[in-house]
Amino acid sequence: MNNLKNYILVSDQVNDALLHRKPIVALETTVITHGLPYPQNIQLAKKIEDTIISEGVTPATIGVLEGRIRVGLSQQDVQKLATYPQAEKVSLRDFSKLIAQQGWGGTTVAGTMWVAHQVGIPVFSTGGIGGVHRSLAKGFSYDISADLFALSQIPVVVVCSGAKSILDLEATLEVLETYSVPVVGFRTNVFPAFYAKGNGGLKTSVVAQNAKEVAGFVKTHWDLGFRSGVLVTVPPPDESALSDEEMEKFIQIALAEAETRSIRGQAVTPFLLEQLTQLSQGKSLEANLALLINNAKIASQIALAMDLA
Ligand code: PSU
Ligand code: MN
Repeated sequence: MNNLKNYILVSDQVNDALLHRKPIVALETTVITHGLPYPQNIQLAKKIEDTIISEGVTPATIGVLEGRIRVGLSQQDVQKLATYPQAEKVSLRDFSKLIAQQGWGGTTVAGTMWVAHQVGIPVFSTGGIGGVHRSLAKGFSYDISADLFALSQIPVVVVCSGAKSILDLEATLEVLETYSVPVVGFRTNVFPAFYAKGNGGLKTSVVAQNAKEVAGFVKTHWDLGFRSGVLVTVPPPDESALSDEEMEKFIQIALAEAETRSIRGQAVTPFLLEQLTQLSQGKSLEANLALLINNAKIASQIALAMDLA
């Protein structure tokens, strides 16, 4: 890691797990700084870590604090980051700026994948990845998340519930195909729509019945020399999933509001998520929390299985 050591600070616990080759699951922090309201965000962060620990795996929450890339944030660190008023969203292009300016930020899926890979953590759990945004005007959307680019370049397993239905899911899957990123459905071939299970129109490229199958598949992909990430999609748990129709209604309202207020660039995703929480009177938030915990559990099982694969 030579020069990188000066920039990335790894906690003792995560260092110990790395040293002894114990399974680790990386976690992102944009979901804390920009994805969920306070204090649900920090309560959830704790629950996710507890879930991972109860599976016998070490959690590694990643973020940027005072210009330092940190792996293995403590609860106090998470609290500080969640309440820091100018916390930014850190994707691949943003690390150098934040380091130069001693800034604070939550790492996106792309940012977290990169850091995880630099320190040697191959499994990462999140809620939903970014993707191709629906075009507000008719036609092609140039708002395509760097998460997709990162998936094409960085060999990390990303466990999620697909991409939020605020996005153009069909276009998102097409870009993943172009980028040659395998999309593994966990016990289903339906590409999930985050809060909703998905209407079945969009399919994953492969199905795995359990964590061991995922681990075997990932090993083969990387043994063959491919250097992309692997996306593992887990449908949201039954109890909290919303219906596709209900969700679509709220999304249309949120998109129209974003257009009226000329929301652009990095602000688009956080704005839409916040609108949906309000419109669904917290139901989307409930679903979000439930699937984040479920995904952390499955990611832990994959991390355990990858050790043996
Ligand atoms: N999806 C969610 N919640 C989130 C995000 C996505 O359900 O908080 C965050 C993730 O960190 C993701 C980022 O990497 O938004 C994508 O942002 P953008 O579309 O600007 O790339
Ligand atoms: Mn964007």
